[in-house]
Amino acid sequence: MKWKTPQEKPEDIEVSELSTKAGGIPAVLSSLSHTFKKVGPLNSISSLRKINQVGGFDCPGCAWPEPKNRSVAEFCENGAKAIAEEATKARITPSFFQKYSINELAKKSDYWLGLQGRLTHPMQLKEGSSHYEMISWEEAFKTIASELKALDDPNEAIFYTSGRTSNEAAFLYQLMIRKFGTNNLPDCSNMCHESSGVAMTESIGIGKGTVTLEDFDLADCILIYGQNPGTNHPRMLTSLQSAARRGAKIITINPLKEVGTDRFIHPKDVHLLLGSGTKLTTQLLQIRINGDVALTKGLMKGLLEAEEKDSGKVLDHEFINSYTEGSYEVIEDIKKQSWDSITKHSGVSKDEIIKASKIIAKSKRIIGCWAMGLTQHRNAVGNIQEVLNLLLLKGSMGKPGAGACPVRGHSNVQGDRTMGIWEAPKNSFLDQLDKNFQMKSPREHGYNVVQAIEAMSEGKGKVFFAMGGNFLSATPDTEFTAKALTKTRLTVQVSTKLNRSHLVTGKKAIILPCLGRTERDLGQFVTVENSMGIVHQSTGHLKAASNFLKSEPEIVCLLAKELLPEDSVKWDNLKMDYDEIREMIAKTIPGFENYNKKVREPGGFSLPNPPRDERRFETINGKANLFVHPMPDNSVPKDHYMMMTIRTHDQFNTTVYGLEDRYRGIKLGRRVILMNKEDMRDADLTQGQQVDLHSKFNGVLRSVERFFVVEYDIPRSSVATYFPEANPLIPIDSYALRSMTPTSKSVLISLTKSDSKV
Ligand SMILES: Nc1nc2c(c(=O)[nH]1)N[C@H]1C(S)=C(S)[C@@H](COP(=O)(O)OP(=O)(O)OC[C@H]3O[C@@H](n4cnc5c(=O)[nH]c(N)nc54)[C@H](O)[C@@H]3O)O[C@H]1N2
Ligand SMILES: Nc1nc2c(c(=O)[nH]1)N[C@H]1C(S)=C(S)[C@@H](COP(=O)(O)OP(=O)(O)OC[C@H]3O[C@@H](n4cnc5c(=O)[nH]c(N)nc54)[C@H](O)[C@@H]3O)O[C@H]1N2
Ligand SMILES: [Mo]
Repeated sequence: MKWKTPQEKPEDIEVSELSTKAGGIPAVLSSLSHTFKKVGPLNSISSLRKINQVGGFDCPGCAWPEPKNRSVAEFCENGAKAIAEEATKARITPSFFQKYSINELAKKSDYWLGLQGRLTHPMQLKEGSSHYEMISWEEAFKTIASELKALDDPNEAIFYTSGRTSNEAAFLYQLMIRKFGTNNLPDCSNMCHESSGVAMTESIGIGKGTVTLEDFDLADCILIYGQNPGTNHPRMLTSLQSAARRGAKIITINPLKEVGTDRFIHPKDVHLLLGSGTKLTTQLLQIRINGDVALTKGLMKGLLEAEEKDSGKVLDHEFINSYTEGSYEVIEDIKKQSWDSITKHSGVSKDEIIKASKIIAKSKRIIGCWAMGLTQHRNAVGNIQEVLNLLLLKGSMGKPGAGACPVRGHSNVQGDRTMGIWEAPKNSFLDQLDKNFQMKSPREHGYNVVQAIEAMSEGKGKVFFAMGGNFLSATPDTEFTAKALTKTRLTVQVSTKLNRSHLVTGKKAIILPCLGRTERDLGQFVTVENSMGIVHQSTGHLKAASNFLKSEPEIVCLLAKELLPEDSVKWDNLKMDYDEIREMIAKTIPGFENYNKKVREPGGFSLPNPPRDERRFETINGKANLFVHPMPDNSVPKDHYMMMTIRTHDQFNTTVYGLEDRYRGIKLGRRVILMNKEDMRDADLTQGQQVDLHSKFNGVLRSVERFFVVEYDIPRSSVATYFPEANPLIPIDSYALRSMTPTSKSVLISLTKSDSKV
C-alpha cells in the first residue's frame, strides 16, 4: 500500500502575489462568507456573538486567552471557520453510510469529508463489512465494554485524547481508564507541546507558561520563535499590535516571513482598515530550519559581549545569583561557540544576530513565545531550554511583563493535561485518585503516541479508543500507522465530524457522535483552561446537530457503567450534574479547591503558577536551572532538503476548511512544496513542476508523489510542505529526545521529478 491522501483536482493549483498584511477587510469578509455559507445567517450571527464572551462558549479554534475587557466580537477569521465547521447544517445520517462504502469514502479528500457535515448517529462497522451501519448507544457501549473486558491485560487498550475535551469529560475519562487498569493515555500533546512540558518542568519546575495577557502590556521585548500567529492564534495579534504601538520591540525567529507577524490590521480598527496596518515585527531573523539552538546561543553571545562593555548592566546578576543554577556552565559554553558555527548552523549573519541581541540587552522585561517551530525537532527540548536560558540570564521570569509563553494549540489541551490525561502521571496525582475513589491506580507508565502506534503495530495494542481527534492523519508515518490500526480488534472514535480515522479501522469499528462546544448540553456548562492557566466556563447555546448525540461526559459515564458495573463512583448521577464532577476534581487536583464557586466568577480563576507568582521553582534543587545543549548539526547533505510540515490558513490541524493559503499566496491546492529560488535552479526545477518527495531514515525509504514546486522566500536547503499531506514522510522512529514528539519540522528529504520515471 502506498499512502496517498486524496486531493481535489491538483492541476488547478494557483500561486498569486503574497498578501502583505494579516487581518483587515479581506479577513473579515472571508470569515463571514465561510460562516454564512455553511451555517445560515441566523445561527452564525448568534454563534459569532457568543464566542469567547462571558456566558458564551470557548472558541474551539485555539487556546489564546480572552482579554478582561472583551470587545463585542472577540473572534477572529479562523475562529469563525472553526465554528462554521461545527455548526454546519450538513448532516451525515445513516443513509450516507448506506450509500458509500468505506473504500469509496477513503478515496475522498479531507476537504470533501469535512463538507459532508455532522455525524448524527452511533455507527458500527462489523467485522468483514464494507459499510458502517446503525447501532444503538446501548449496544455500542456493550460491544466496547465486552471487547475491553476480553483483553488479557488492560494495557492492551489504548485511549487517545485530542485537545478539545472539556475538563469534566477529561477527568472522568482518565478516572474510568485508570480504574480499568492502564495509563495508556496518549494525547495530541505528545505531538505538540510535550517538548515544552519536558523542558520547562526541568528548567523552572512547571510545564506551563508563566505569563498572563497583561504581561504583554508591559513587556519591552517579545520574542516569537517558530510560530505563525496570524493564522493559528490570530487573537494574539491584538496583544502584539498594542505592544508594538507602545514601542515594545518584537523579534520574530522564523524561516518564513509570516504575514501575520509582519503587519496586522485589526478587524475592529475601522480607521485602520484602509491603512497599511501596524508594523509588528521590529526584526525578522530568517533562520534555517532547526537553527534555533545556534541562533539563541548567538543572541546570548551578543549579550555577553554587551555585558563586557557595559559591565553588570546587561545580565540580571541579582536574579541569577538568588534564583538560578547552571549559569556559569552556560556562559562558558557560549564563550566557546564560534561566530562561524553560530552563523553556519543558524543561517543568520553575525550582524543580524548582534542587532537583535542589542535590543534584548536593553530590555528589562522580555517575553519568549514559541510554538511548533521549536517543539517538533529532534533537539526540541534543547531549543526550548536555550530560550529559557536566555530569559533567565536576563531575569525575565516571575516579574510583570516577562516570562515564558509556550503558545498552546487545541483550546483545552492544557486543561486535559491538568485533569490527568497523561501517560506518565505523577505518583502524587495517582495517590489522590486512590484515596478519593476507592481504587488502586496502575503505576506503570503508559504509551505516548509513538509508543501506542508501535504497540498496535506489534499486536500489543488491541483496542484503540479515541476521545476526539484524527489519530491516523495527525500522527507521523501515515502508512505505518494505518497498518498498525488495522491490526487492532476494535477502533472507537468519539467524534463530531467524519475524518480519515473512521476509514482505516480495526477489525471492527464504532463511531460515537458527540455534541460540540457550540451546542446546548442540558443547560449545563463545562470548563476549560486556556494557554495562560485561566480556568473558565464554556456554555453551548445552539441546538444539537441531532437528537441522537450525547455529550462527552455522558459518553464516558455510560461506558464506565458498562465497563465497571460494581464501581463505587455513581457514574449515572454524574452525567446529569457537572457540578458533581467538579466536586470530584476539587478534592483531587491542587488549585481547584472551591471549583464550583470560583469558576462561576466572571472570567473564571487562575491556577497557581509558582515561578510567575513568587519566583518559586519546584525543580529538584529548588532553583531555576540553566542547561547547556550541544549545537545540533543541521547540515543538509547535497541534493537534500530539510522539510518542515506546517498549517495553511485554511485548516485546523487535519480539518481542511478550504483550499487556500491566502497569506502565503497559494490557492486551490495543498500538495505543494515551498522552495528557495536558487535551490530550484540548482535542481533544475521550475514553478509548478511536480516532484515526488522521499525520506530515507534508518534504512527505510518513504515517498509521496506529485507535489507542486512553489518558489518561496525560504532559506536555502529548507523546504516546507503542509500537514497532513506530507505526514507519510515522517518516520515513526524519528522523534525528539526525551519528549518523543515526532520531528514534524525536521524531515530530511530528497526530490525526483514526477514525470522522469514514466
Ligand atoms: N487556524 C488554526 N489555528 C490553529 C491550528 C490550526 O491548524 N489552524 N492548530 C492549533 C494547534 S493544535 C497548534 S499546536 C497551533 C500551531 O501553531 P503554529 O506553531 O503557529 O503552527 P505551524 O503551522 O506548525 O507553524 C509553525 C511555524 O514555525 C515555523 N518554523 C518551522 N520550523 C522552524 C524552525 O526550525 N525554527 C523556527 N524558529 N521556526 C520554524 C514555521 O515557518 C511556522 O511559521 O495552532 C493552533 N491553532
Ligand atoms: N506533520 C505534522 N503533523 C502534526 C503536526 C504538525 O505540525 N505537522 N501537528 C501536531 C499537533 S500540534 C497536534 S495538536 C495534532 C492534532 O491531532 P488531533 O487533535 O488528533 O487532530 P485534529 O485534526 O485536531 O482532530 C480533528 C477531529 O476532531 C474531532 N472533533 C472536533 N471537535 C470535537 C469535539 O468537540 N469532541 C470530539 N470528541 N471530537 C471533536 C472531529 O471529528 C475532527 O475530525 O497533530 C499533530 N500532527
Ligand atoms: Mo497542537
